[in-house]
Amino acid sequence: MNDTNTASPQLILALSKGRIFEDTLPLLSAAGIEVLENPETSRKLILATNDPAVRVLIVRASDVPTYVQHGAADFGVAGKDVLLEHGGEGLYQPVDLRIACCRMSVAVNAGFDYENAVRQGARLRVATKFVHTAREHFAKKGVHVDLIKLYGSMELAPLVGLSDAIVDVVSTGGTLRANNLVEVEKIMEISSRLVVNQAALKLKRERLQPIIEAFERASKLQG
Ligand code: PRT
Ligand code: MG
Repeated sequence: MNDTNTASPQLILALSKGRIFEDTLPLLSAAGIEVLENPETSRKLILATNDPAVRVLIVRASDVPTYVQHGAADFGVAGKDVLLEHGGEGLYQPVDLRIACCRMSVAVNAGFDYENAVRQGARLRVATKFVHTAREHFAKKGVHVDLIKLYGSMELAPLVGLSDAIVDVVSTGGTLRANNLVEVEKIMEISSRLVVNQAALKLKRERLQPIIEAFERASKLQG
């Protein structure tokens, strides 16, 4: 998909299906870009837009930074949670898009006295997809933890005794409540960022800059 025609360079945008795709559509519209297919109904992983030079890759949310870092995509949209785990290497992060907002929190079984366990200096078993963020959080608090890496459905871990606590993203809190878990600590607010490949930003600046600016304007309006 590389293009050496510098007059009209191809632009590849990496997005994940679901909330990030949905929340990015109005920002793309503000930049004059309309995606021509719906990833929920199409099985295609490369989607066309009304601009023949712009295509959209559909990838897993946690893979967006990797595609952009390696230049397989020129730019993308990724949650701060995902970016903190990735490390952000090779990525320029010009705009907080203020979309897909949520928070990163610690949650435990309703009956578990988290504050007391922390006070007593207990060693906590913490299940999470976000091991980097969790490690940093508990290290700052001086709490000893055994981290258990999971790839999804973190809410299950305390229910079946796999862990004492989880670190996960929460938006409405409905999933925690449905599983009799309680949010005991907010680690940070999360929103999604525009990420741009550093080399692409230099080589395709003329094409990328107006899109970055349109995203920035549109995200301020909806923020
Ligand atoms: O689903 P997959 O494993 O492919 O990856 P993903 O979960 O990382 O992707 P996706 O599309 O679900 O989320 C993309 C980004 O959206 C995340 O990286 C976050 O930055 C952001 N975001 C915003 C959320 C939520 N809100 C959210 N609620 N990501 C996940 N959730 C989960 C939450 O953990 C819970 O299990 O959704 C469930 C419902 O949340 P409640 O609190 O509303 O019940
Ligand atoms: Mg998900």
